Amino acid sequence: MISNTMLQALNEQINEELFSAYLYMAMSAYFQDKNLSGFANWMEVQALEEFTHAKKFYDYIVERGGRVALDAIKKPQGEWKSPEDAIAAAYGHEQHISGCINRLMDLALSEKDHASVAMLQWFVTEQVEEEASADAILSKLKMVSGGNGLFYIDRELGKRVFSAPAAKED
Ligand code: OFO
Repeated sequence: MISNTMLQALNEQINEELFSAYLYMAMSAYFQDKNLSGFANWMEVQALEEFTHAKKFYDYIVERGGRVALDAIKKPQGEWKSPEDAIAAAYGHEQHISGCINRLMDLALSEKDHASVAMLQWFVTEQVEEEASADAILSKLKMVSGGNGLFYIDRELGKRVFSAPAAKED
């Protein structure tokens, strides 16, 4: 049986993940407005991935016999100073999410909740990738700083495709 403290923390993480999806949709809309459809595509795929993160927590709560409780999703920022500013914000957001996951892991360890530790391990690994991919785009943007290189990066980011996670077998 999952503890009430852990249940509440996992429900809060569903909200964090849904907010991540909302934020990246807002960034996608920002890039669409700037005619950077590759960046917009990358953000849209990112948003879809975030929804699957929320669903992972949702499924886990159900599996442990807990009650999923959804809260209001706060309004995301909608404007950024530049593409670099938006990607820096995405990178900063992923660092924030890594902190959330680490705190959840600390809680699971302190409660000796081994099932939650095992589930959260996936997210610990995922966050390494999430931070690295945003940081890689940011580094490229810093290199080109507003020149023609922006359009090459845009073309590259346009190639990202969403692949739904494999369906769980019963
Ligand atoms: Fe971007 O990893 Fe979930 O929030």
